[in-house]
Amino acid sequence: MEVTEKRQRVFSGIQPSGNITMGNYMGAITNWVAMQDLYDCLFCVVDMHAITVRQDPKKLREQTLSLLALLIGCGLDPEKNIMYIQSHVPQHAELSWILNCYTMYGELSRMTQFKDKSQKHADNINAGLFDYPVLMAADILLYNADYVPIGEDQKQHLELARNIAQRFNNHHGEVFTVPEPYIPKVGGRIMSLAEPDKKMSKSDTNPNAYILLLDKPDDIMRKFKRAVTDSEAKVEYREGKSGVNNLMTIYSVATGKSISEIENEFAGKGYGDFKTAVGEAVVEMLRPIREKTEDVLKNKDYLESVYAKNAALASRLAERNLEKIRKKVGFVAKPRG
Ligand code: ATP
Ligand code: LTN
Repeated sequence: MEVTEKRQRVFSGIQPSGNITMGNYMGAITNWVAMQDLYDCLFCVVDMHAITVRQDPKKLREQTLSLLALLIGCGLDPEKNIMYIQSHVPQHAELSWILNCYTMYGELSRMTQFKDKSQKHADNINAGLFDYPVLMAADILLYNADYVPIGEDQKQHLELARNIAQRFNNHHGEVFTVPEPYIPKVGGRIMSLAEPDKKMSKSDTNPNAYILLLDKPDDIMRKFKRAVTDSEAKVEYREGKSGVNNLMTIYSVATGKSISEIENEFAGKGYGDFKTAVGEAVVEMLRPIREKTEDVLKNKDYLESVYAKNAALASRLAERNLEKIRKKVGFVAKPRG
């Protein structure tokens, strides 16, 4: 693939920290798929972010490869997009160090994901967890991305990346593009099926809280039937009905129907019918993804050729930008050869 400079650029990342949920899919990956024909896109499996919490090395390796396969299964074309593994492009780490020196301790202390994760992993509040948003800023700024498709939960991190870019530019001239977030109006925050006031999270200890993209149809139906709702038996989107609102959002994304169409469709019907319909719609949405991913995973050589070729492309773009950045901060140019 020839990398062109004309189209606007998109960057996004996803952690191989577990199996991907329908929340990740609806909040981020569907937008990635929609953007691939309109922009020059880089989609990165961010294994360096994943080790900010303890990972089993063998599992991390497996999850990284299966996530890449899953992204292809979701419809991302590795001939059109630069799809690669973060640790294969060391410039991310190098820029992250430079940006650390343009990020304030107070800013990082205010990050809500850091506060949440340090509560959850109280025995391992490491410097990487604190610094996580700076590595994320480096991912984005390294390629001068114009847009960053993310779920609602990453908005604060993106705002920080913008502030870091502006601060650097104020010191050194227009070096970085200040990136814009791209958050879906419906599906930007999919909630847990068990506790609908919490976001659906792949690291939840209760497997009934989430739907994984590779879940089998029977499991999907069972989880939706058990999903927490309320005692009103009315399929209406309203404040205070977080369980039902969430199921309506999921059904809307899976079928393309609007919220008011869904209210009409289920007027006078109970939650039993509604939950079955949501489950069936999700099974149909995920079926082709599961099948394609299983195919890709059978062909390890193909997968390796994808990440090898794309990491080389990413690295070339990254190096070009980093040469400028090193010069701006006052590093002596590396001797060639
Ligand atoms: P964890 O749930 O283990 O904390 P995560 O799923 O939040 O991790 P990532 O895998 O890095 O973290 O997220 C990838 C993308 O999915 C991000 O753009 C994120 O905003 C989005 N995302 C994650 N959870 C949801 C959700 N419940 N609803 C919508 N989007 C989500
Ligand atoms: N922090 C993100 C994953 C991520 C990312 C990025 C997203 C890492 N680098 C760059 C967009 C752009 C998360 O946990 N969801």
